[in-house]
Amino acid sequence: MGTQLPLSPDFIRDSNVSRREALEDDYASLGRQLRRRGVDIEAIERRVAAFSVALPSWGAGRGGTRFAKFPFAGAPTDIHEKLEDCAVVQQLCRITPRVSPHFPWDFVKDYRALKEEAAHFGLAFDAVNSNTFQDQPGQKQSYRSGSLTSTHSASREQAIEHNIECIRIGEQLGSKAITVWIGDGSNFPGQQDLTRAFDRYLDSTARIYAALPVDWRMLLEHKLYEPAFYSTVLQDWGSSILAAQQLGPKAQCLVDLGHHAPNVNIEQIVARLHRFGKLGGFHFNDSKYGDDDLDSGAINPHQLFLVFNELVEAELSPRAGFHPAYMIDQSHNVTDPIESMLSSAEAIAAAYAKALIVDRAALHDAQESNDVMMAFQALRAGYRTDVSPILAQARKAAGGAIDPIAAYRASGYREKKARERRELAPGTGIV
Ligand code: RM4
Ligand code: MN
Ligand code: MN
Repeated sequence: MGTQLPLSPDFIRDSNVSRREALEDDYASLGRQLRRRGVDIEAIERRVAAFSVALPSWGAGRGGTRFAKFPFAGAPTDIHEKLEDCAVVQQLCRITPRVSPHFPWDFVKDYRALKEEAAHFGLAFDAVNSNTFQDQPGQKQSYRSGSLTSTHSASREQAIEHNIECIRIGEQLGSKAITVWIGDGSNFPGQQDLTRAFDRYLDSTARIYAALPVDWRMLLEHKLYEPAFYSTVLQDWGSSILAAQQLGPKAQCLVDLGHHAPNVNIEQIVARLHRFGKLGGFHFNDSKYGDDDLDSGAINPHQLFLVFNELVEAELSPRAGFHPAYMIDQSHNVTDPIESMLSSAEAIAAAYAKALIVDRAALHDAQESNDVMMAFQALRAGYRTDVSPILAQARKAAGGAIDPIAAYRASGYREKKARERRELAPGTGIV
């Protein structure tokens, strides 16, 4: 079991030497620019330094689409190696100190030992994720006809028990939430009674809810389609908030950015969920068509900014239960997952920093006086600010790399792992 930090802190410090002067110059220049706008750069840096987003254990592994996955040398082969790769990400960017595990993919014998192993890597565990969207070898009941909403009570029982088992594992890992996403739905009109399927969802999730420890939350994740292509039982935020309201205060909604139809106004969904105390968290990623696993900010960084604009507004007027869980949920098919996660964490933090820079007083005044153009310009001024010197400065101050991807490449980490780790065979599926 490898429990040494994968990169040496000296190596990271050395990688910063040649970049330090340029960063200081850029930071000072941005600081002057922001001061003219009445913004204190150090206050923004402090907020960015306090920000964090969890990594998906499954995002560290070789990703793919439902058509194929391509092997690459040095890919992690189990949760231990995935933790090691997540530790590299955290060492370099310093804003990803937690990992969100997925079961049964990350099943091990000893969870206390796993928690310790993660701690040695400088990591803790975030929300646990259950998986009743696949059959596992040796599993008694099939999920072919659904899991939590199956018409077969034995399949429902098995799915409920699996979720409760995930909670028990999470307790040992120090998690405080379970994220429930199901693939249940239908492929043909008439295949499923839409009302009764949702009733079964409510009954099954109530059983899982009843098993939550007092300080836990249950995050309900909606997705409009796939693998069910005609209807999905928890298809949108409407069904999600109805279920969360019926279940009780520990149930909240999770917004996976890729789980909406193209062009849906996700920032407005965020505002609505927050207004009713049901904004539980995020799975950050990006999408272009109907996909849900591209790198955060790769396609539509403006949307990410608008989501964070709502989150900053929410911070200013918090409602009970407002402590959203920020997680990345991506599948990396054609990039090195470590590089994608570094790039995504940066894109997410940048969206947050840009939203922090927005002149809120000017925005609110313009909104109240119906000055459309000035309201828009207030947002625009935040969005077009290049905040990268703030992010780099915060990373450097926390012991990270000024240029994380360049430092990662220079480290030779993946090449080393290619020599040490066993090779994986080609396959299909996103994980
Ligand atoms: C789903 C959903 C879930 C994730 C799986 C792997 O589309 O986003 O959050 O657990 O993919
Ligand atoms: Mn997700
Ligand atoms: Mn997804």
